[in-house]
Amino acid sequence: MSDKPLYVTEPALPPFEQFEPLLRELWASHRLTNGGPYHDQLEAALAAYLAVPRVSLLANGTLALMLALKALEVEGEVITTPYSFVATTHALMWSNCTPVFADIDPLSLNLDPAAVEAAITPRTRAILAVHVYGRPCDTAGLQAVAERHGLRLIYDAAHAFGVRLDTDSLMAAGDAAILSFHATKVFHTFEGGAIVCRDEALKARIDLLRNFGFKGETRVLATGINAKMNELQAAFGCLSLGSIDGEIAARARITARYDAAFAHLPGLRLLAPLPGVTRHNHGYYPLFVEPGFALSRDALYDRLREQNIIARRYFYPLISDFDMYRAAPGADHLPVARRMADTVLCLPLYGALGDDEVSRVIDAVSAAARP
Ligand code: T4K
Repeated sequence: MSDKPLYVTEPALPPFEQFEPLLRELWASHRLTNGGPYHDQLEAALAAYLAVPRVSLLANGTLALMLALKALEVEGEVITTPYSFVATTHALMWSNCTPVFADIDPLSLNLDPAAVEAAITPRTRAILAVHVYGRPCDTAGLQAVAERHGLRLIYDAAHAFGVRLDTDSLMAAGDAAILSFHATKVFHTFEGGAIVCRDEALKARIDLLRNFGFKGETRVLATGINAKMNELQAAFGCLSLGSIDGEIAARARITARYDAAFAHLPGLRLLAPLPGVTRHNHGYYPLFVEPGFALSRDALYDRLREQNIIARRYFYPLISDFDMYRAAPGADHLPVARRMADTVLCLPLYGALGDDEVSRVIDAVSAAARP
């Protein structure tokens, strides 16, 4: 196996020479964390880029989830999706919440509002929905359920950086939305995250909580935590935000090549764009290996690995299938989510993936399709 490994993703990095002056500035200033010029600059730049009212930068997406729950004072049952990265549900556990799983819609792959409504009990306090692969949830449907039952609505928008529904930022939906800027995300700061919200008082509370609950030097108003983004990461974010549109455009071109190559292969289901999405971010390229394909999903995954193409089964197993979550309410009846988890495969997708490398992936999948 001599070919270079092609991983599911590779973080975009601007030329090092462009980062060097920023590093020199940090060294000269000695301002490394606890809020600083780059931190404030990135918060403002992201609010403008995402067209959202308020952004609070954080150390990662998992802490963002925990702080959103804490700031909105959510405790009790929270209805959530099993078809996500485990951090979504773990954050509920860290926040003294009980996860209740509801099934997903087969097109959006996100929480089905009718299934959410059916899972509501007198103890339900919130809905934690995920825009998986950056595909929007039925935000109107979930909002209506939340309003009917007086529930908080929080979006895990870790995959949804920059996605727009009609003219609106998807991140503006709900009481709060969280972002992840992990290295595997379209926009990253090595590690990092944020909470997006509308309400000024909510942002003030999040900002208090991310810095141990301090108000000034001598008062502590809440059991906060250390969830701050440091200046090194923020400086990197300020720089890389300048090239994000190019990264997304490159991913869109690769997505179009994959779509054209795979559309007619029997047994492969591709994801149709959802209505109303005027801007996607192409964070992932999931395809679904159905019974009509020549190989099972796992056999295709192995076949690609033999050729050094490291596809990933995001999101298999379902969160509700991890031992610690098997007994959670709703975990035993999630037929749509299960079907998706059992058939999904995410192919390599990142801006630096070269034309020849894309051809390598296409050839490998096409060859596997021949019985
Ligand atoms: N909510 C959702 C819906 C999420 O998807 C996530 C995270 C979160 C919340 C939590 O946000 P954070 O707290 O992480 O900010 C990865 C990421 O670690 C995780 O951030 C992400 N979701 C999840 C979907 O994927 P792994 O264990 O699959 O990553 P790993 O290390 O296997 O990386 C995948 C491939 O990417 C590697 O094979 C090679 C490439 N890679 C990775 C890293 C880290 C690089 O080329 N360079 C790198 O530095 O979880």
